[in-house]
Amino acid sequence: MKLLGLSDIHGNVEAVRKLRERARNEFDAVVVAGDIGGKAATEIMGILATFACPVMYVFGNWDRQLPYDSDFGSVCHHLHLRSVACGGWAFAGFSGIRASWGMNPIATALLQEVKGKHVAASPDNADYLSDLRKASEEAGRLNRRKLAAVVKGSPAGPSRTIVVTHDRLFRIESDLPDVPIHLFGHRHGFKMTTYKGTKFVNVSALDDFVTVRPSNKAGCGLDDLRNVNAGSYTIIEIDGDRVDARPIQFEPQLDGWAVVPDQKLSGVPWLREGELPK
Ligand SMILES: [Mn+2]
Repeated sequence: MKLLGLSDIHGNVEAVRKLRERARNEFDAVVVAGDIGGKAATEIMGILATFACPVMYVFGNWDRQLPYDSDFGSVCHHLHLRSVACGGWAFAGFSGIRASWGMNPIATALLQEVKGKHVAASPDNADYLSDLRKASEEAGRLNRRKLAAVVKGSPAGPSRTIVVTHDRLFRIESDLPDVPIHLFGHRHGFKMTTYKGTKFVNVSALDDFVTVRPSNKAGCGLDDLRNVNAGSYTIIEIDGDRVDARPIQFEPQLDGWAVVPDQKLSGVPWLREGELPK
């Protein structure tokens, strides 16, 4: 089983195009662990759907405006509280995170209840804010409990289920025992850890960049700087009990440009293909 894992795309269509150009059709599934990026989601999912395999996804905090029944085509499967079979395995997860539930139905109902109770309260009323926080935590517990039931009832069984959420789940040995792999993003930067038999793989982040300057020019100004996509994605190979995950970073062509160390300036223009320093 070979998976292409990515997350934290943040609406960066260019990065997805680049990924599609360089990746071959060698995967059994593409897994998107959230933060597809609101308005660009349809375009992004359209590009990912051209891989010759199913696309499994959950929503993150950047996807707060996306309806849970969005239709991105028949090869794209929203894993929210359901399990989807693939190659003898199953994928299951939930969408939304505690900091931003978006259109998560459980959270929406709980948060509406709080708003109904505090209808006359000012937005910074302490009791109101405290109730909102409690409702959001409760939404987390309920989504997690429902996911546990979905995984338990999945035809593939927990030991053949890959759990996908946007933020990392903790202590999953308590209610998601036997799940061998948990894929997530949100906390930018690849990481794989093993805890109580589960591999935790942070597959993020596709949308990341470096700032570059002309390599041969002394005294560069702001106008000289460009940004280049330097995000990464993860290839995950599963063979029996062995799980192998390796991050792959975009290696931008930097003819005439040098990376500015420890400086990332958002708002600087993107480096165009073949562009040379002035
Ligand atoms: Mn996020």
